[in-house]
Order: sequence, then structure tokens, then C-alpha cells
Amino acid sequence: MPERVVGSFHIKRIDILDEKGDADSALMPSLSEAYVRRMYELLILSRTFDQFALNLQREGRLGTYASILGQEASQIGSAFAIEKGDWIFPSFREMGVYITMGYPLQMLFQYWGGDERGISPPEGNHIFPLCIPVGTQIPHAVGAAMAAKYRGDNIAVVCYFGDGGTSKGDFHEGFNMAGVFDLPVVFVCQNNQWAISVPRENQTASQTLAQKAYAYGFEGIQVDGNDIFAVYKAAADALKKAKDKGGPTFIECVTYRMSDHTTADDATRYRSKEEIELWKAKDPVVRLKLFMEKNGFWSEKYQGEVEADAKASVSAAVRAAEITELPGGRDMFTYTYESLTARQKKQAEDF
Ligand SMILES: Cc1ncc(C[n+]2csc(CCOP(=O)(O)OP(=O)(O)O)c2C)c(N)n1
Ligand SMILES: [Mg+2]
Repeated sequence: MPERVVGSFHIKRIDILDEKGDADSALMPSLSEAYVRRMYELLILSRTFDQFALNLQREGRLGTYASILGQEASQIGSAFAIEKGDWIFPSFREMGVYITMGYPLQMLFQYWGGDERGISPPEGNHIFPLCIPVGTQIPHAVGAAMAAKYRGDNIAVVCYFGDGGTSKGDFHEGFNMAGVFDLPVVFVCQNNQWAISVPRENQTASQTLAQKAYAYGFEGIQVDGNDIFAVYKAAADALKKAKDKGGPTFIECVTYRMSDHTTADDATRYRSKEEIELWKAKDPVVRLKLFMEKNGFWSEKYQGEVEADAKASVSAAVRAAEITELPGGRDMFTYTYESLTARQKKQAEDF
């Protein structure tokens, strides 16, 4: 018997907006000027939030914070494709997603300041609390997609994680179940090249991360994660496919973590200045600005207004978070258990 090929796959890659701000018209999704402006305004708002959070942490006014600098297009582009009723399972680095979904900025500052009430999503906000244990949100998201399918809800679930997350057992178990049950879930991986101090090539021998989906029987595609139009297109197509009963999709957004892992890290100890310079040239915000300028709807005046509005909203949110009275230690007994044991009741009374 001659050898035969019994399986093969290819990885599609989508690039639309290049570093000079020129878009490939063949792939460009149809977006109005107002829509593109809104995308840009959210990029600026998220970057402003991020800068404020880093500064506040340095002043001792916030706890450890995970910056999104450089990853804004992956987050905002994908979140733009999410519709009312869909559910989102983030990791810990998705402030751009929270902000795009209209999550109150004040609550995000409360959370990073140590007040857990900041991460109880307000009614109607379908985003789960951010998830610190790497990859553990993946089986949760798959479970939610299973429930949606079982109930016949016409929604999709979007699950975010990083390149490091694809090496976790949770990733493989979640992907397997998503594939076997053909679930309405879209996995968005921000491949930011690093898992703390571990570079991507030391962490997986896979040529692309996207191809990992094929092992579980569904499509994986790669996009330029600093290109908001490519990310948006891939996410919108995948969400539509999920709602049309076409099953799961894995989107690998190739991007870069411009900042330290968190404010508790110093990335100068393990990565080169040259690498950072290389990625600076691919800045997602500059790229969209150039596109808008070339298409006649960006000006210095507009930029000034967008920045001023962003600063005003973020400053107001910081003020509101800082004047909110902190919960007492006794509150942990209110939210952690459905009912208290006699011993816990006594502990609560004595607090
Ligand atoms: C289960 C678990 N193991 C280890 C850690 C410590 N840790 C926090 S973030 C991280 C790396 C995550 O890398 P990646 O998935 O690429 O996400 P990124 O931080 O780059 O956004 C690790 C190992 C953790 N939070 N949870
Ligand atoms: Mg990473």
C-alpha cells in the first residue's frame, strides 16, 4: 500500500490596513465614516485609560495593573463585532474590550484599586469578571456556548486569552469540547509574543497558533492584530458563522505587548530595545489615524477634541472611584457564601 495523506490544512492570514494607513479595498469591510471614527475614539479612550492606570499605579493609587499598550486594535476590533446578547469571557488584559462594551470606567478603576465590587458586571453587561488564572476562562466560555446551543439562543460566546494560554490544559480541553459539540464560540488569542518573560518560540513549537484549532476539527485563522479592520472582519465573520450554526473559530491576532507584563515586571531585563522599536512602527493607533487622514476625516482639531474628551472621562472615573467608600472586611461574608455556618456567623459578628 502506498503512503497516503489522510489529513491536511492551511492557515488563512488576513491583512487589510498597512503601516502607511492604506487599506486593501478587496478585503475592506464596509464601514461608515462614523463607525471608523468611533473605533478611533475607543482606541484613544483605551490608551488614555491605560496611561492613567499606569501613572496611578506608580503613585500607589492602584494595585498591580496589566497594560494593553500595543494591543488595542486586537481588543477593540474584535469587540466591535460583538452584538447585544453575546457573552464575553476575558482574561486579565482586556481593558479595551471592557471599554468598548461600555463597562463603566469607574468600576474598572475600583477593581484595579482592590475593590472587587468593580468587577461585578452591571445588569445587561454580558462580560464575565476578568480571569487571572491563565486559560481557565476557556472551559467556562465553552460551557456557556454549550448552554446557548442547548437552549437554542441565537448568540455567540467570545473568549479571549494570550499566546501562553494556548499551552494550558484548559485550552486543549475547551477546544476539544468546542469542536466535538460544534459550539457557537469564537476564540480570540492575542499573540503578543510573550508570556511574561517567555518568548513565544520557547513556549510552543507550533508554526502558528491558529493551526492548533485544526487538531480539534475547526478553523483557525491568523490576522494582523495591529490592523483593526482585519481583526474586525475576522471577528465579524466568525460571530456570524457561530450564529448560523457553523461552529467555532479560532482567531490568532499577531500583536505585541509594548509594555511590561504588568506593573510588577521589568521587561528590559529580558527583551531588546530593537524588538520594541520594530513593533513601535506597527502601532495600531497611528495606522488608523493615517487611514483617516488619507480619507479626509482626521484633523489636528479632531485629535485634540478626542484626546480632551478621553482625558475628561477617564479623570472623572478616577475621581468617582477614589471617593467611593471602600467595602468593610465583613462584606466578604455577604458575597462569598450562600449561607453561613455557625462559626462563620460568629466570625462575621466579631469582625
Ligand atoms: C494557572 C496560572 N499559572 C501561572 C500564572 C502566572 N501568569 C500570569 S500571566 C502569565 C503569562 C500569560 O501569558 P499569555 O497567555 O501570553 O498572556 P499575556 O500576559 O501575554 O497577555 C502567567 C504564567 C497564572 N496567572 N495562572
Ligand atoms: Mg502573551
